[in-house]
Amino acid sequence: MRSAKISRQTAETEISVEVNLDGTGQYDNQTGVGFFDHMLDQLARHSLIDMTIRAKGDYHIDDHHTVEDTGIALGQALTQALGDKKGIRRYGECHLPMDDAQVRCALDLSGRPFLIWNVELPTHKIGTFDTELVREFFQALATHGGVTLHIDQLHGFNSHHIAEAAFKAVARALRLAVETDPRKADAIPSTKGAL
Ligand SMILES: [Mn+2]
Repeated sequence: MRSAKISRQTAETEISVEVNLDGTGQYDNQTGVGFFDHMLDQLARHSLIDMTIRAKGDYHIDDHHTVEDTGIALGQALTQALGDKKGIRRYGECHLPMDDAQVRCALDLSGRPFLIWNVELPTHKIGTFDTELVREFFQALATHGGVTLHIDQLHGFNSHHIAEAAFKAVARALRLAVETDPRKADAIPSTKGAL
């Protein structure tokens, strides 16, 4: 089983993340930020990566540190669980529709962090959640997971739907990328011999 456990503590947040890349999409995510939990649950469910996340943060300021640091810890867990990346498909993509919204994700588990974020959430808030934190999460995940992560919104006018479509698109793309390619299960998928 390709799994990892990360604990991360700073003056601002205390986070623990457990993942199993070869899971069935079971999740138990409690970050103290309701909408964010809902998104993390989607990420686990649709990537089939088992995910247990606990976070406590400085909510009296806002949710920024908690969301960003959860992205950092999840990225670190992904990097650790992938190990030398032997046998993975490496690339993944998905066009994900959700009612009015359609979001496309293309990603490469390259070890080269890069985020393309072509998404406009039309409201500043979803409930009490600051919509700008969606980008912050994916930036942290890309940086610490070593992911070349392209996320493009093709349609959508409802912020909840657009954000959720983004998480599901990334989840589906991740599912493909972390899966073992049975035609090349013993090799690292790069002509360089390393990722
Ligand atoms: Mn929803």
